[in-house]
Order: sequence, then C-alpha cells, then structure tokens
Amino acid sequence: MTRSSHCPYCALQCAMSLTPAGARIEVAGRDFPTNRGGLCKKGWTSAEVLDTTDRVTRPLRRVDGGFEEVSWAEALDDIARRLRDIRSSHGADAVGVFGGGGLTNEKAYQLGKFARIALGTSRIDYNGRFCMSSAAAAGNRAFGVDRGLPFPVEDLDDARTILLLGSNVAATMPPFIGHLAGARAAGGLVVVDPRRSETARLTEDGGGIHVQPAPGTDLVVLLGLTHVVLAEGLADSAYLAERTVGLDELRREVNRWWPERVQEVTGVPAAQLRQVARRLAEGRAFILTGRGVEQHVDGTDTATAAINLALVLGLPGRVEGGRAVSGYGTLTGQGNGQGGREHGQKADQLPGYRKITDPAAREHVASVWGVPPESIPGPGVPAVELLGMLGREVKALLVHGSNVVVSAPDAAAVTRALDELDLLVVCDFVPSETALLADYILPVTQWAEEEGTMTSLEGRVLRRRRAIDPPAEARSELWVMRELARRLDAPGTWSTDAAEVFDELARASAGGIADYSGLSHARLDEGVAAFWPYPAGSAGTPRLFEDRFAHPDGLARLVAVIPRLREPGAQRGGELTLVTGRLLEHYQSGAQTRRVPELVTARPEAALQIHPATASRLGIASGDLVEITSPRGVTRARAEVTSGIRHDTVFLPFHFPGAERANTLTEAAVDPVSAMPEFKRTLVSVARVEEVPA
Ligand SMILES: Nc1nc2c(c(=O)[nH]1)N[C@H]1C(S)=C(S)[C@@H](COP(=O)(O)OP(=O)(O)OC[C@H]3O[C@@H](n4cnc5c(=O)[nH]c(N)nc54)[C@H](O)[C@@H]3O)O[C@H]1N2
Ligand SMILES: Nc1nc2c(c(=O)[nH]1)N[C@H]1C(S)=C(S)[C@@H](COP(=O)(O)OP(=O)(O)OC[C@H]3O[C@@H](n4cnc5c(=O)[nH]c(N)nc54)[C@H](O)[C@@H]3O)O[C@H]1N2
Ligand code: SF4
Ligand SMILES: [Mo]
Repeated sequence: MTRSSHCPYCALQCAMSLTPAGARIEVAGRDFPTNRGGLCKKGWTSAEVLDTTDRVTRPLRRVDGGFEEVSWAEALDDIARRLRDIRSSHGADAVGVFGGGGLTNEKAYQLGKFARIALGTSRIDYNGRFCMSSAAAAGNRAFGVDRGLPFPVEDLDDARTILLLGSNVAATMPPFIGHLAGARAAGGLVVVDPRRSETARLTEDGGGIHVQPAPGTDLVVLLGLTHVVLAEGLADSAYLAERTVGLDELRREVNRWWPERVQEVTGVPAAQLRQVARRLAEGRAFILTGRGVEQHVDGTDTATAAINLALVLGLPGRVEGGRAVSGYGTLTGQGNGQGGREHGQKADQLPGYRKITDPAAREHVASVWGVPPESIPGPGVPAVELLGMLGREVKALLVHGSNVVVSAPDAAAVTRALDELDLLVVCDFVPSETALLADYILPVTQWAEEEGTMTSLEGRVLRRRRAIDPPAEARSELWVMRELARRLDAPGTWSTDAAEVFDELARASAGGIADYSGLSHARLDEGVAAFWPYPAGSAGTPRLFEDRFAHPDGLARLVAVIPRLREPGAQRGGELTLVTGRLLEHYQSGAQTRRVPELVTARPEAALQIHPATASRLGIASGDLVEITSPRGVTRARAEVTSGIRHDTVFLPFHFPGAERANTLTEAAVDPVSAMPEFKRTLVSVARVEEVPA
C-alpha cells in the first residue's frame, strides 16, 4: 500500500509517496506546498539507505579489534549497570546526552525527558546548537518567539524582492527555488554570499543582484543597508511607532555606518548597498538568513541586524488577503530542526519551548511527567562546552542522531575526547564515524520504518508514516529509552507508541510558546495544515505577528548591535579565509549520503574551491592535491579552481571524514549569546602537495 510521508533529510520536508516493492520501497514526489511534487537527488535516492550493505542490524559491543554482536538484553543490562556505576561514582551530571535535529518530535521530547528524569542529568544538548541557535536567539530577542518562517513558505511566491543572506538554497533545498520565481521574474532576488554559489548564479539572468562581501562582514553590510533606509527616509515610521521599541538607540548605532565606510570593511560597493536598500523599500520584500551569516562568533548579532532591517522597513507581520506580503525568516536546516528545538533536548529548555529555569514551566512539565518539580535538573551546558567536558566532568555519553566526529568544530579534539570516555553509546542505523568509536552501537529504525511527526521550517507539523518493516533486531529509540528507563528504575511512564508519546508531548507543551495541545496523530492524519501554536480548540497559526509580537507588550524589540571588528592579525592562521558548507549531493556528515552509490559517484570526494589568481600565485592547478592548514590541523582535498569565489576566500564542504575532514580545521570558538560555533570563518594557508606516482 502506498503511504504518504516526507523526506528523511532537510527541513523543507518535501512530501513523498512510499510504495513497498518487495523488500524495498519506491519513492515518488507528492504535491505539497513546500515542494510541489519536486524532490532533490537526495530525496529521490533516500530509500537506498534503508538496506545499505553495512546497515547496523544487531546491537554491537566493542571488543579488541572490532565489534561483536550481542543480544539486546545483554547490551541494555550492561549499559544500565555502567550508567549506574558512573552516576554513583561521579554524580548524575557525569552522564551526557547528545541529540539531533533529525529526530522526530516524539523522540526529541522523550530524549529530553529521559535525560532529566531517568538519568537525572542536566547535561543534554544537541546538534541544533551548531545549526539554529543564533537565529533562534535573535528571534527570541526581537519577536519573543523563534519559529524559523513565521509564515507558510508559499507566501514567498508573490514577493517582489527577496534578500537571501548566507543561504545556498539551490543546493541545500532545491525545490525551494520554486518559491523564488516571483522575485526573480521581478528582478528582485538579492543573494549575499562571498561565493558565486548555485543560488547566486540564479541572479545572473537579470533576475537580481549578487552581493559578495568578505566572509564574516554581513553584520556591517546589514548596518549599512539600515543606515541607507533611515538616512533616505525609506523607513516605515508609522509601523516603527506602533509596533516596535528601541529605534533611538538603533539609529545612533547605524548612523556610523554610511555606505562608503561599509564598503571599506566589507568590499561591497556603496552604490550597490544603496540600490539594494531602495529596492527593499519598494514593498513586498522578504529577508531570509541561512547558515552563512549565522555560523559566526557574531551570528546572533548578525541575525539581529537582519531583523532590525526588516523591522525598520515594516516587513514582519504584514498580512494582506490572507497571505504574508513581506517578512523576515531563517531557513531552518535539519528535517526536524524546528521541532527539535521545541521539546526539550536543548540544555536550557523544557517541552513547549519553555525555559527550564521558569518555576511555572517546571511545575507544569513535572505534573505531566509525574515527578516532583525539584527532581528536574537545572540548565545544562551547550553542545560545544559539553563536548569539551568529555573524559573530564562527563564520563559517559549517549548519542542520538549526530555524527560529531565529522561535524563538530575542532573535530580532532572531539575525537580524542570521545576516546577518553568510560562509556560511549551510539544509537544509529549505520556505522557512522562516531558510532565506530562507541562501546555499544544500538541499531535503530529509520524514517520509513516508524511512525512519528516532524515540524518543517515553517512550523508546520507533519506526519511521517511507517511504510516498511525494519530489520528484525532494529528497535525504535522510544523502545530503547523505555528499556533503559526500566532498568534504571526511572519514575514516569515510557510509552513506545509514537501516537501516545505525541499526546503526552501535546499535554507538556500546552500553554507554552510552541503549543501543540490541539494536535494528535489522528488529527494530523486528517491532513490539516498544522502550524504551531496550535492550542486545543484552535485551528493553528499559519502566520505570526499579524496583530502582535510575542513579547508581553506585543511590541518587537530593535536591538542595537555593534560589530566587534577584529584587528588584523588578531586571529591566528594563514592568509586565506576558509568558509565551509554544503554540496547538493551530500547531507551533513555524509553518514547517510556517502552510502548512496549514485551520490558518491557524483561527488566522491571533497574539493577546495579557490580563485584562479590565488591558485596561480600558489602554483596550484585544478585537480591538484592540496593541503589546507589552520592552527587546529591539516586537511587534504583536490583543488577546484573557480572564479566564483573571492580572491581571499576558499571553500570546503564538510561532508567528508578522515584526511578530507573540514572540521579538522575549524576552531571551537562560539557566539557568546547562542554558543553556536564559527564554522564559516577560519584562517588557513593552502599549499600544493607533491603526489608520488603509485
Ligand atoms: N545538500 C544538502 N542540503 C542540506 C544540508 C546538507 O548537508 N546538504 N543540510 C541541511 C542543514 S542542517 C542546513 S543547516 C541547511 C544549510 O543551508 P545553507 O545555509 O544554504 O548552507 P551552507 O552551505 O552551510 O551555507 C550557505 C552559504 O553561505 C555562504 N557563506 C559562507 N560564509 C559566509 C559569510 O560570511 N557571509 C555570507 N553572506 N555567506 C557566507 C557559503 O558560501 C554558502 O554558499 O541545509 C540543509 N540542506
Ligand atoms: N564545518 C562545518 N561543520 C558543520 C556545518 C558547517 O556548515 N560547516 N554545519 C553544522 C550543521 S548546520 C549541522 S545541522 C551539523 C549536522 O551534523 P551531524 O550532527 O553530524 O548530522 P548528521 O550527519 O545528519 O548526523 C546524523 C547521524 O544520526 C543518524 N540518524 C539519522 N536519523 C536518526 C534517528 O532518528 N535516530 C538516531 N539515533 N540516529 C539517526 C545518521 O545516520 C547520522 O549518523 O553539522 C554542523 N557542522
Ligand atoms: S530538498 Fe530537502 S526535503 Fe526535499 S528532497 Fe531534498 S533533502 Fe529531501
Ligand atoms: Mo544544520
């Protein structure tokens, strides 16, 4: 029977039909507002991972020189015993939990609960910290709520202008470019990227403008645009007076960023800044940010500056004829990057996007969990700090849905630290680079083998359905958590039925910012368009901010942000700036897509993009093997000489492990507000490597 489901990868959550054909399933695109029937290469080939040849199908225990198969009972008994021992010798916080934005809402919720009341640890965080935390912090600060897109994605279709900062949707969410068609036809797609990315190239047919600043200078670009809007009288004064606070201080800060000064810092011509600002002020404009501007030590401030620009222009919350006609949003990345940041796997958070420090939130959630509020630990530490504690304060780590050996900053240090642990348990369905370091690998079910829900980049809650039976010994993580909770004598109930867990999540979220209490699997199965907040008795909230922002006074905050310009030479490293990012063919650490033959054939290895002038100065030709060196380490890749990048910048994808690992080079420096690491700016040197013929 054909099942309606959604893609296992990114936050666009393209709709699919899954039809079992013998032991395999056939994937077809299905019409849906986000993808309109389209899928990218990764989506088309996603079913290949279900029966990949090295799929983990039984619990594995580390032995000298490899792994041996063990029964579930043996594995779980031993893990529970060792967790108890670590806890009694070092305290409950010596056990850490690392979650993922790919987990369903049900699993993410249960993992937060499991950490707090079965393990009693505060030390849970997740890979969304690498991904969404800066934009989330900026959204919370300005609007009082963090929903990536506060409007359905199809509202972008009628835009005249879309300013896309640090986002390469043509490679990272291909069907999304359908929603750029209106702006392109109107000549109004503006792409800000130091590279002529696939998305920047969409502007070349006269459909828009490519702005090419030096990496890490977007905050200044945004201050310059805001300066022009205010200086040329293009601001929406009535909107600012009625709907915002903080204009005076903002005006003082941006006064100092006239276009010629911005040009000096960023390399963006003053005339181009004026052109973009004027264009945005013509109305029907959207401003969208991606990881390119967020994964920096000033990512929260940069996202804030983008929101300030949007507010000064009066864009957010403008709804006409039942559609948002302008606005600001961030393009959430992982499949459940949105839901994954709402239900409690974040160090400082309880379900419903509640604060773990809020006594009323603790009381409400404790009553749902059936525990006393004081038994819920306080806030833990963010991901990079948690990884920095491995082998020291943290002796055991449970990993659910992340491959940190490849994807964490300063990955060589993380790999060494994982080795120092007394116990590493990884739930996965493939032997990822992280799983291969574990004491136990526990085989879990994949997307098409289990029921659950995801929340798309627009805050739309979706049903994923089981279409195929899992391998006999693979188990849902809900089952793994139940079995461990039982062995740890945990309080509370631990359902293994996703619909029941959803109902509990809905109760726990009731009254919170991300309120799901009006939803259930059954309700979703009726096909409602379910945008949160969706309190019981409501019809959900496709568009936020029409009447008010989520702060108690209903007003948005303009937060004056100041660039912390680095003195030349203040950061150690070579003379080139390395930015890292994504290729169309691979997903994240590549644990899944490097197992799909078609994708591997298309992109077998990492390539370093480098400008022809820079390459010739360094004696490098396309195809040469090069070594990239930062203060953290050395990585190898083939050179791809291209004029589509600035002279001072090189680009490396982060999907590859081992000697090609981009994160060998990155530093564990983080944004002070969000604790998001700086993946997009590392100083490196590049040199050609002599290849000895075999
Ligand atoms: N194919 C594919 N698609 C994916 C993913 C994947 O791994 N592969 N991952 C998903 C996830 S989790 C995420 S978070 C999204 C990410 O989606 P994107 O944000 O689109 O992806 P990135 O490639 O990380 O970065 C986007 C662009 O930022 C640019 N950039 C780098 N530094 C700067 C800078 O300082 N300023 C500016 N303005 N731009 C800069 C890069 O050149 C790059 O083109 O993609 C999702 N979709
Ligand atoms: N240099 C550099 N580094 C980056 C970035 C960058 O732009 N540059 N981007 C960062 C960003 S935005 C992100 S989101 C991270 C992502 O990087 P990771 O956190 O490593 O994400 P994935 O590669 O998706 O890893 C998911 C792992 O979990 C498994 N998995 C998938 N679904 C499930 C499930 O339901 N349960 C369990 N238990 N396992 C599952 C997969 O097989 C895979 O091994 O990388 C970050 N790292
Ligand atoms: S764009 Fe994202 S959700 Fe859509 S098919 Fe590709 S990976 Fe899947
Ligand atoms: Mo991400």
